Amino acid sequence: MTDHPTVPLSGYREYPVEEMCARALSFYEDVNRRRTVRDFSDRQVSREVIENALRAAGTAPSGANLQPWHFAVVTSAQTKRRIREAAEYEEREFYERRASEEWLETLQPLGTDANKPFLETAPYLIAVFQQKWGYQNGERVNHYYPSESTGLATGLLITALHHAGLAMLTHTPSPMNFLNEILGRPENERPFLLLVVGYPAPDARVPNIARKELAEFTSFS
Ligand code: IYR
Repeated sequence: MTDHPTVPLSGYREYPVEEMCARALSFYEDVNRRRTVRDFSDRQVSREVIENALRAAGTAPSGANLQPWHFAVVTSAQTKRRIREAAEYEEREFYERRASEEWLETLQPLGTDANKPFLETAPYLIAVFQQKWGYQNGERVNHYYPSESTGLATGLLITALHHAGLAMLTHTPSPMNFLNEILGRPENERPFLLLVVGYPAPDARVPNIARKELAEFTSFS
């Protein structure tokens, strides 16, 4: 390795194998309870919880540690309404014109349509942006693997919010450049997805769908 500044690896913890197995199983069981939710309550959520989940997201590995993400947190009713209006416009285009028959058929079990009331009902919207490039001392610098990095950070965010006891929807209106305009984000940032966060409505229902079994999505050699 080339010469570079280092510090001791102080955060690593080894567990006895049995404890390791139990932790892996209980973590899986916990994340396996997560469901994408579309029926949200308007109950308020503590900002501290959101901030700590975002801190967790910010621990994701990233290309050259450039952390090429931005999370724009929205609670203002007026901004949520503008986002809903813009998203529903694009979604109407999608459902009525842009989507192929095959795509609409694939979405059928999810029961989705162009109406997105949750964009106003849920207390938090988190618009995730990937930064295609950054700035250092006013100079434009390249970012590497921004999609992969932002995807990893978003996965951590979803896991952290679920762990805290909140429900989410990963929403991807397409195209969603309206998010740059509404949220005043600069041109180096591309919307990645919109996370809708809150408590589920008391009578929330979810599609009757299943996850693949381990053997269906893994191979060992
Ligand atoms: N963006 C649309 C359509 C949609 C597409 C996929 I792929 C989904 O998994 C779910 C929905 C919408 O949000 O309704």
